[in-house]
Amino acid sequence: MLISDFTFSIFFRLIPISRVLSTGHEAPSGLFDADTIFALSSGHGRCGVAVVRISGPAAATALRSMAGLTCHLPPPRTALLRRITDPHSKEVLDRGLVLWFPAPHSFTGEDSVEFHIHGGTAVITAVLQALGSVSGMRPAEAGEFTRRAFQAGKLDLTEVEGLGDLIHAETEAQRRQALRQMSGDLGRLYQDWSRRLKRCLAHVEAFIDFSEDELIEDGVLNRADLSVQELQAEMLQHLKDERRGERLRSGIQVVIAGDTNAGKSSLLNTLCQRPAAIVSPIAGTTRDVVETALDIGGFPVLLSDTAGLRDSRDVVEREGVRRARERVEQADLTLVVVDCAHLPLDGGGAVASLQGHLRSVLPSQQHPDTGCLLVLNKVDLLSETQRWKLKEELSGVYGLPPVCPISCQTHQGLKDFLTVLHSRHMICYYIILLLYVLTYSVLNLHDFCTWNISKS
Ligand SMILES: Nc1nc2c(ncn2[C@@H]2O[C@H](COP(=O)(O)OP(=O)(O)OP(=O)(O)O)[C@@H](O)[C@H]2O)c(=O)[nH]1
Ligand SMILES: [Mg+2]
Repeated sequence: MLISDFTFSIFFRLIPISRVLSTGHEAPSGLFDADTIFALSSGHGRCGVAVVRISGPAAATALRSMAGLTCHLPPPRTALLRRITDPHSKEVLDRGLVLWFPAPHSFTGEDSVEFHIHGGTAVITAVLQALGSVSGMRPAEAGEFTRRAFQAGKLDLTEVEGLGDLIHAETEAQRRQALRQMSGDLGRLYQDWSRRLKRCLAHVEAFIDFSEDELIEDGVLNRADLSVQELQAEMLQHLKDERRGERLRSGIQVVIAGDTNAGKSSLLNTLCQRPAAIVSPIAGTTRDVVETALDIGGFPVLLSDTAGLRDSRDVVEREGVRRARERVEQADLTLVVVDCAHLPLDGGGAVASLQGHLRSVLPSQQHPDTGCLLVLNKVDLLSETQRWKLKEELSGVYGLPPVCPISCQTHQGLKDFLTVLHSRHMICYYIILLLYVLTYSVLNLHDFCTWNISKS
């Protein structure tokens, strides 16, 4: 039986992964740099305690000369309170903790030292200058400690990426994902694939080399092919994750769109609780895309307010409308804002009007049931009778996305709308699909069509 082309192609394409991911947790020889590097690791700005890290062969020398340790080095990984002095003038620069991490039991796998000093600018500058005067030492380049850790086999590339994500994590969910990746979950999965592929490769090579001598048992080739097909299925499944990780890293794109004056900018300001966008009764106020980052239920959300969609002769406004449409095309979730005071409530026809709004906002290929919420703004302008009429007309209607009536002015209905957006589970797993499904079920569950208007 012939092994399929695909089988062979992933076979050979993925073999180098094993090299990238191999973490024997031993330093491969010849990879260590001769330079000793140092840097402020705790970030810039005044703070109580700052951490200065040193890594490389001269780390012990720097520790001895700056912490007044003439003979013995401190016990490994034990904090010692010392006077930190200039190695040449012997002037005391600060009093702080020193820690000694002998190779290979350090972050970089090299001899490393940490100075925990006071976080004032002058103290930090003095200590860094003193370190720079020790021979063989130089300031670290950006990411150099991590590069050394990678070269020493302390971290694989997925862990390095996880570490970067952890440092930049702004929300709870980002922190959790980064920590999982940093603890090697992804690396372990890829290593498992790599091991299985190598085993298959070995079997195929053995078959090619020795099959004519009949030293190879029957069915080796078939089993290798089956294993590779299984791996192919696993990899395709892994890649088909709706860009979950990427969304968690960069944020879910939520776009506010609709007619001019519907209250889109008011909604953005209400959600981010600051006047991020200009609000005015003049139609066509917003021209550019106004973005703000939000943390919704621990998940990062990038909320964008856009120009009102209408035909215009004004070139600037036309460009704003083009950008708005582009954003809606890229959105994970579109909040279609409609001024409900302008809906034809008395003679019926509200549903048809809302469908018209959806058609004018959403890309033609997008089904209005998915990735979209209808926000009926300005309910404060409706009379009690009009609200009931609207409710009657919308109840039991199919083919519309979930409907959230709110008022950005009085905040009526806002709590329920936020509950829908805050529902953690909506955003965490299969974000968009679940967003719709759960939104819809929440709406049904609480008979959201009653909208709680009377309660609020
Ligand atoms: N009564 C009432 N007025 C509102 C509400 N929300 C917004 N408005 C008013 O509606 C007008 C338009 O609001 P915006 O938020 O600027 O509307 P927009 O959709 O961003 O408008 P463009 O940027 O021109 O497309 C302003 O005068 C707001 O004060 C609301 O819930 N109730
Ligand atoms: Mg606006």
